[in-house]
Amino acid sequence: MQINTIQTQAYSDQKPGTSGLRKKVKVFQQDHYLENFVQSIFSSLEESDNKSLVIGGDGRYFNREATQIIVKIAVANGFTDFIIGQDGLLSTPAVSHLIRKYKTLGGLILSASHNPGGPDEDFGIKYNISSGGPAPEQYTDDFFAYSQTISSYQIAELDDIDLNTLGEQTIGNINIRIIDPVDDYAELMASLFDFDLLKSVISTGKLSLRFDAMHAITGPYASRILEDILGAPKGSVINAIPLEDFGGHHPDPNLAHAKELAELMFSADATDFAAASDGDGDRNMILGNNIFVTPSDSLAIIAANAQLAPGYAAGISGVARSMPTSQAVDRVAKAMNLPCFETPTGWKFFGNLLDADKITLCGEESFGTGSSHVREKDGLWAVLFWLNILAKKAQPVSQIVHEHWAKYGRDIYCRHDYEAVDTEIANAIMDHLRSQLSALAGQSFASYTVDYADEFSYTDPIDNSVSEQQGIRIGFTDGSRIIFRLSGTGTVGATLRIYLEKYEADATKHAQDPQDALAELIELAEQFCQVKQRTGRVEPTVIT
Ligand code: G16
Repeated sequence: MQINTIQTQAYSDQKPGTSGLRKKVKVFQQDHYLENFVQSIFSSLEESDNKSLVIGGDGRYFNREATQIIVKIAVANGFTDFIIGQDGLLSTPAVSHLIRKYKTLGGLILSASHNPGGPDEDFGIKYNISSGGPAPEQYTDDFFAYSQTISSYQIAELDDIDLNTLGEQTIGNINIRIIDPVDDYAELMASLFDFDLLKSVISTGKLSLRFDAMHAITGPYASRILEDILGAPKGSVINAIPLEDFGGHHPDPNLAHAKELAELMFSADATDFAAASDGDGDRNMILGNNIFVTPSDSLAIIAANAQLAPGYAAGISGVARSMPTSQAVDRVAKAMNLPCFETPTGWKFFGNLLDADKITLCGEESFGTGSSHVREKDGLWAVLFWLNILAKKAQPVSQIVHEHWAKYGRDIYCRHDYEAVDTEIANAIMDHLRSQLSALAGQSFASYTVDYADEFSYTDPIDNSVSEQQGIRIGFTDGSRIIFRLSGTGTVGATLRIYLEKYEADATKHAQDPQDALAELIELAEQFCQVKQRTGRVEPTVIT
């Protein structure tokens, strides 16, 4: 087989963010742009006898072309065995599972997650290591460093592979297996949850549900598992066909972007349970009849009820949450006498804790929940966990949530995002915040007194690696918090995220609207960061 060496020039902007390299499709389509980054990954990996890879993506525009390019560069770099989802499709948690199950060296995920797709929208690429988890920073730093000095890449002269036909294709010593994207994942879910019980309540209509796949990757997964296996009526999964542009929408499961579903659940036609997932299938939003469950509460409720699912009946070793996620799960961990870890934003930070069995469950406020079954967050897994809890408890979602709050108190929570802010202004906002930190502790603002103010830094308890500048925290003496971070996943300007949290022990106040309950903190946040004043915006782009 002919291997060609192609001369190239480095691009300066190939630094992976919170979750891989995400850019506009047009950026990826520049000459040699994708090729440079893929070569940088392969050249940075340590020598290994394992020459196998999983490849798959969320089906967004450029997925198929990118898959073909990656295979050719991988072959030129010595890879011989490939597991690829049919049509180039695999959800992110499914890739993680396949890497672990078939013990490949790693995998490449083609997705920009919840970001929109299409020729003028976003694309992304992420490398996952042999544990199944996203490459930690030591790796991504190496990828970036290599990309800064790259002068050539290697590519095999191969015909495009047939991505449509299931089965094995052999080209010389190269073995390519095109697999059904859902089979292995569905089998894993059946091993964790009580499918017989779920079927008995779902197929009989005792538990009605709606799942919005947002024209993204979970369509085939949810249709197979919820409708074909568990017997939900056809049509329970909506927007089930993956589209290259997600139907022109943001495949982001929150109240703003999964509006149709949210409206249904707050109407007279609401089903007992509803959920949505994102572009690549790792996020989830949970809704009940007339109630939205925040991701932070969802994690806490899953942790408190973990023993109800067969895969977790033996108990859980510990829990973790990202720093801006509310402290709801901390209260459950305390009551259950379990270790609880606080990590920076980014699923990669859970990997070491999961590998060392320090934790079984973890989650993030950004609609991510997961467990040790894979090394990614997993949208459909969270949905099945909730269904298992509902089936076992035979109670509505709202009752489960309110009883949880009555027992542990409610961490009233919301996030305000200011998207596409001019990068210089965003950096100036963060600098302005930093400049105030040392003087804040002890000062009172309205009814709040600052307990601590700092910039979060994390030392990984397993490998002692240190990650600095992971968000600015202002904590108050009553446990309330305001956190400011710049997103690491946007592709236009900067996104300022403001996370607001207030603890309420009094059950008579648990029904409050978060925007009302947090009004004073929201005002204080503006006082500290001046985002409205500095950008001229009058309100956040998205509130979740
Ligand atoms: C990614 C990461 C998550 C992170 C989220 C938001 O999710 O995997 O860990 O919480 O981005 O990050 P940021 O606040 O930096 O935008 P996904 O679903 O986009 O892969």
